[in-house]
Amino acid sequence: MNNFERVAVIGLGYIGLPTAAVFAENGIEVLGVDIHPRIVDTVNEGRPHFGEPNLDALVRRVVESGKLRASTELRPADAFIIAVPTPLRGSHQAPSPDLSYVQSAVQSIAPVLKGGDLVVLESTSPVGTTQWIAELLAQLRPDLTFPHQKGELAMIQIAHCPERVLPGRILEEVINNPRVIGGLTRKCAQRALALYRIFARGECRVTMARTAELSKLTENAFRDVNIAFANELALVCDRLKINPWELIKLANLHPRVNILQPGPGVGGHCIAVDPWFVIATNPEETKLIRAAREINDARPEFVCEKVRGCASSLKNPVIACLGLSYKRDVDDLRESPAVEIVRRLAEERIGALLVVEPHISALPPELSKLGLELHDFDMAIERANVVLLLVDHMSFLQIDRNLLNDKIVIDTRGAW
Ligand code: SAJ
Repeated sequence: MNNFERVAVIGLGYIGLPTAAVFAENGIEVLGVDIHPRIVDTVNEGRPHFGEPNLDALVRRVVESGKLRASTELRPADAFIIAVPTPLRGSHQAPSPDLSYVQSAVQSIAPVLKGGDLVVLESTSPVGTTQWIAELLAQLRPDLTFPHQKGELAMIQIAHCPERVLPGRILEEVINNPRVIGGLTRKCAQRALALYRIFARGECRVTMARTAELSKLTENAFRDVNIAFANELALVCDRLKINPWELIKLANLHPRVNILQPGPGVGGHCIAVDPWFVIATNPEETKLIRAAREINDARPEFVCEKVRGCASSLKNPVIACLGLSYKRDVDDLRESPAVEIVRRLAEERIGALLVVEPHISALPPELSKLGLELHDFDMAIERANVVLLLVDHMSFLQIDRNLLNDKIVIDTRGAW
């Protein structure tokens, strides 16, 4: 019953590909499915299509050993793992999670599903999505029975097992992090537990699917609220002319206080997005979570206002904008507040902008179409009269401070 010989992973992105590879490394025959032929071809050549430490060697090994194959088409398997994007649509007044990729994945699973199979949703999703998958599959396959119809006696088991890995440490964390495994029934959870036990070394806690769904959203909302607290303190400090980073360091000397860091805003595809999944379905109950989102979303404008203030005192402002990624030492620009700040400054033609981002080789189109170019760090520092530090990349922190002596410095990360 708990034997899994073949596992299919649908969606070969940041989560799906590493997950497929670690199953394959543990002897499972894995089919990775993606709608993009380019991704499928790259994986079949034994290469990941994005940068992540140690993933290259692992993907090469499991493709060479024949354990991992990629395709645009799904085939029968014993377990199906859905790891597709769940973006946010609509305005912040009416946020609405887009489940269309999950729906397409479910539609591709339905024709190949057979009694005894397990379906696992890994994608971050609003509460109720796992149950919705069961209902969709029941409509598409009336010949099979599902947990919401037959409980423990259902022919198909369905569970939610959210990923919790940190980009940059995905492989290590996918194997070692604790996992929350939520089943539509107890049997669903036990079967999913048996699946993840194949590679997971961290503690695996079993619960109901709805609790697992909210648990993942809660983790990222917790972090967002706590960053918003730091950003609100930074506003208070700005008015009172107190250094917020020093203040927080001092307050954190208290053994039960642990305040996070203020910054130019919250980026990435998780923390800035997931809280909206809770707000969308519970608008009345989520005043704090919404306020936190709004405080963090207002940070780029706060930074722009600082830059405007400095630029207005100069005849020819030349502004070195250091960093574009959403956090230090990654090349990921998704939802990055730094990109938003640079775009606004460029649109307002506030001065000459010298953009520096050592982790990318070309600017994203939204910036290049504004006439911006990537610049070398040393040259940008030399030419600038305003230095705007947006990301605390290690390479920026090693700068000789004497080079900043005659410049206006705006350090949004408290790094210098
Ligand atoms: N940030 C601050 N101040 C801080 C900490 C972070 O402004 O004190 C900003 C960062 O600069 C960045 C954003 O917040 O723009 C998020 O960065 P992060 O490193 O905190 O998190 P992510 O988005 O890279 O990864 C998160 C992780 N979630 C948690 O820590 C609760 C990870 O475990 C999740 O798996 C991932 O989201 C996800 O997939 O949801």
